[in-house]
Amino acid sequence: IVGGTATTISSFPWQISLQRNGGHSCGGSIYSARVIVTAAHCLQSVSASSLQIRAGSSYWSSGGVVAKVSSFKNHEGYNANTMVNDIAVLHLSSSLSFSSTIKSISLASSNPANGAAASVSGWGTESSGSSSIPAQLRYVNVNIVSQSRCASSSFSYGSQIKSSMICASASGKDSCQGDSGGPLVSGGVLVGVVSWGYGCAASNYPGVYASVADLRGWVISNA
Ligand code: 4AZ
Repeated sequence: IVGGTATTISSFPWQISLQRNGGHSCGGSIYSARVIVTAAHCLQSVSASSLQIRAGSSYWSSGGVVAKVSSFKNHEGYNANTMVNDIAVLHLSSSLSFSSTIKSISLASSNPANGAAASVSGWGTESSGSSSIPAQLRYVNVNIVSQSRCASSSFSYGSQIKSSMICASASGKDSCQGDSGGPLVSGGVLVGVVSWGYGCAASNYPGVYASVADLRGWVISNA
């Protein structure tokens, strides 16, 4: 998270750290006691046995609870070149017990309006290309940039923005490497999954998210 603020998991109780061989690799969101939503690009060339999640902690490396991943499924239409349909579900080996620090979040059924307030959270880098990640969860407030506006000449992505994507930006504020798979929340529902961008917080290049409204049918069918 670039330009953000440290926070505690009680404020983002749907956030998890996805860990590969014990190290933080990506974010994710709790959909149900046994199912996590994350990004397909977080799961390329990995086996489920190398994965675990940590829920209920502000710190990616300690506290809360750890659950093993029994299996995962990437969206069949995910394309690593175009980044369309960058969404996946993880199935946990054990059920999460919900509490003040562990809660599920509902999936958006429509994309928020252009300009809507949103927040994105994670343990990703605090600047593009940084070699270290923060120990404590951070978040930033951003504004939704509609799919059509993100593809327009107001910004620099053009036709790279597809219907399965939504954008969000604010000056000097963005998601970044290590936030991938994590939650973009607006109006109390999950509206996006951190997916890609040109750098982080670069002028005219909003953060790009998988559109949960566009992909919710797939998540429900594969949960
Ligand atoms: C990444 O490298 C990444 N600014 C994630 C999010 C964004 C850019 C890059 C969005 O995982």
